[in-house]
Amino acid sequence: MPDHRVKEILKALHDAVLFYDEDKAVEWAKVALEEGLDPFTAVMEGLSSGMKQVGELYEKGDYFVPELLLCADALYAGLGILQPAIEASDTVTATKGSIVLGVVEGDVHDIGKNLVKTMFEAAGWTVYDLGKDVPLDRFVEEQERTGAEIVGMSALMTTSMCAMPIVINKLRERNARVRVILGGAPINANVAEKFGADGYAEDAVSAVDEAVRLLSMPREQMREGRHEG
Ligand code: B1M
Repeated sequence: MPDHRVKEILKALHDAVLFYDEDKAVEWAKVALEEGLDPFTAVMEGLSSGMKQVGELYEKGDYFVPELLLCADALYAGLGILQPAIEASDTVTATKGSIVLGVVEGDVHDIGKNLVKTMFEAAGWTVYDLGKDVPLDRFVEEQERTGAEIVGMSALMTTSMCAMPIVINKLRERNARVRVILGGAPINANVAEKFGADGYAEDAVSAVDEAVRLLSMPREQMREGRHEG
């Protein structure tokens, strides 16, 4: 596909989210697939990039919560078309495991978490999705129920991210072997380490890479004080 057409489709997806137009998001998501644009690129550089600009408008006071909700609806409408194509794509990793995933209590921002889920599923992982605003003990219960090797937590607010170290401590008390990955806008590698997590990922693709890295890491290489056993 010529470069200018790729840019045109990505801009149309971006604008559909920015101007909260669900119909356009669906229409252009279909165009993207019909014309052979990589669905993940369409999500990240189209829909998700639109949401990034929405965040900037919100910060400037040009958009308010009702607009954010409508923009999220448009993003999800486009994602509904593109996501199955990502799942069917050939991105299965050699190392596959299982992950309990959720947005921590007090936080309803689930777009990023759902993109992370999509990438894990596309990579052939089993995902136990707890959803958003997840009570802290649910992460521990679900890990115990499923025996998942990894627990992934997402937070988008500086307030809600404070729940993460609490969950990590609870997990460690019950199961020293479980590995924890954190992500979300207010998290970075330093914060993740400070909270006692094993891994951090900036985006949905690197979340899978990080999980694979943790699974293939011998236990003795895990940071001291974590994962012994
Ligand atoms: Co609100 N919100 N929001 N919001 N919202 C933010 C997060 C905020 C930064 C906006 C701002 O003020 N600048 C701010 C938080 C400020 C802070 O804590 N410092 C904020 C606020 C304050 C609020 C409310 C309190 C507003 C109010 O009611 N007055 C309220 C809170 C409700 C609550 O949670 N209790 C609220 C509500 C909402 C909506 C419901 C309207 C809507 C969410 C809809 C939904 O998710 N279904 C919403 C939205 C859309 C946003 C912004 C604009 C966009 C978030 C988003 O979806 N980004 C956001 C501003 C911003 O982020 N700039 C904002 C796109 C998404 C793809 O990116 O989630 O970062 P992200 O995910 C990325 C990576 O972070 C990473 O991968 C993803 C994809 O690459 N990642 C992981 C995420 N999780 C990961 C997990 C991993 C690994 C990677 O491993 C486990």
